[in-house]
Amino acid sequence: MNLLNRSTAKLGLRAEVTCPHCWNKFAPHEIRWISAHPDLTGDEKVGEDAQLRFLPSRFNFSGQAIDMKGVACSDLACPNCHLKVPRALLEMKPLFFSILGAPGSGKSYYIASMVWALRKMLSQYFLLSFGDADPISNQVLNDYEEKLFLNPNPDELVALPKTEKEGDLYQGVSINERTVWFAKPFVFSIQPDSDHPYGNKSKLLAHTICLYDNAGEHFLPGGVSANSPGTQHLSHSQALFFLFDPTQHSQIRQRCTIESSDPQMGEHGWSNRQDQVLFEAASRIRTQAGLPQNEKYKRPLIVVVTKYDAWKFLLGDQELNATQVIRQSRQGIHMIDLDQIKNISNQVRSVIFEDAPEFVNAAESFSEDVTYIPVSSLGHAPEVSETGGLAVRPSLIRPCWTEIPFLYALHKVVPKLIPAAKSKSSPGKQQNKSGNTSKPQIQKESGA
Ligand SMILES: Nc1nc2c(ncn2[C@@H]2O[C@H](COP(=O)(O)OP(=O)(O)O)[C@@H](O)[C@H]2O)c(=O)[nH]1
Ligand SMILES: [Mg+2]
Ligand SMILES: [Zn+2]
Repeated sequence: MNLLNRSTAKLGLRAEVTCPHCWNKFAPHEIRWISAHPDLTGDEKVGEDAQLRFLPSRFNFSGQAIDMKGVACSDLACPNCHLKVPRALLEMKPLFFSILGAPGSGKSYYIASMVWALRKMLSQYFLLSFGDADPISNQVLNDYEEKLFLNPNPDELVALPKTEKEGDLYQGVSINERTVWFAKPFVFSIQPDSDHPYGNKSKLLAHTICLYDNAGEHFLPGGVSANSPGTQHLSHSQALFFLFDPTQHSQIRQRCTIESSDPQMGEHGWSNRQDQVLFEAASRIRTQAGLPQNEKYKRPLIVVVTKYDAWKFLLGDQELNATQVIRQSRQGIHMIDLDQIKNISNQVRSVIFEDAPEFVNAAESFSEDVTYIPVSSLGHAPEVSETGGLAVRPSLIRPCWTEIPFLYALHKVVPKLIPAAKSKSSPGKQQNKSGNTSKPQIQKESGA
């Protein structure tokens, strides 16, 4: 009998694991190991250059499987798709967050900027340890972060590559003689530090977080086929982050052109029907999750309104600073201020509703829990490079509020990890459909 099978509980393994690639559920003893000896290559599903996947019969004292050439192995693979499964998923409860939006809405820059901010913010303010569950799986994202935030030539123009439908962020697997492309997750682990109020429940509250950055084309009608089930994560997600890019909406663009010199307001911008992208995603979620047409989605839909630097004058040129929505508690840990998030959400909703009511209607007819959060991953407009594409100088990047949607989502899903300040608003003052509640302005404060 397999060691994993014998001592699942003793090793602290979960009874059932969900593959973050193909969504197959399996017991830990069914997992394949990935051979370590360089001669053991060739796998029926992931290809002849990949290391062989196998069901082990021998283990060493540390519990590592020994491959057919006698080498101890460390990497694990899903019994169904044979793609690598980070070990943390066997030990900690998973949370899935999907990031979706039209091509060019800013998803790749947003993920890089958000994760970069979270690495600092979660430990410093929320006493949580947060890190890569598997640095190799997160390599693409780490490269993005290095390019933007640790670049040795910060004054030179750089650009993140376009997320291709079958590129770096997808992995092809041969299933029934055809290649199926699965979205690659970025996997993190998160757990309370010892000085967190729930530090003594660290193991219970430890989670893995899987984030997905899809090619925007996957959300355009017809973008998914049986060979490319790239958006299946949507129906498994505990929270959806829909990136709405105001610079892609012709009416909003017209209002902004006088005030903004962003090249995306002109010929360098994208123009996609973002309400249609949301409808398409909603319809896939309904089908995959078996949700009837007349029933609303109950999990949080966070409309992340990107490129705030380009349209902030529509919000009275207010500066966004994390300290406006994050306060320190008496216990030393910080809390998020849900009232303030609601206030800004109402303001942003009013701005979008004026020019893009079709988008607000699409969001609110799909989900019963919609929050609008403005962010800027760059803090300024990109430039047109010599090759005619858009690029940025790392030294000028000043992200704002990129961590707030994640903190808010995490609070909603696991409130014990991210505490919230007590709400002062009475139920009558909650956000209403018209977004015309009394809305105190967010204060202008200095950096967090
Ligand atoms: N003005 C502005 N432009 C941004 C910001 N974030 C991204 N962009 C631009 O938006 C374009 C598309 O971004 P990208 O992340 O590749 O979009 P994706 O296709 O959704 O992944 C890039 O050319 C960026 O320069 C931002 O915060 N402000
Ligand atoms: Mg992208
Ligand atoms: Zn799988």
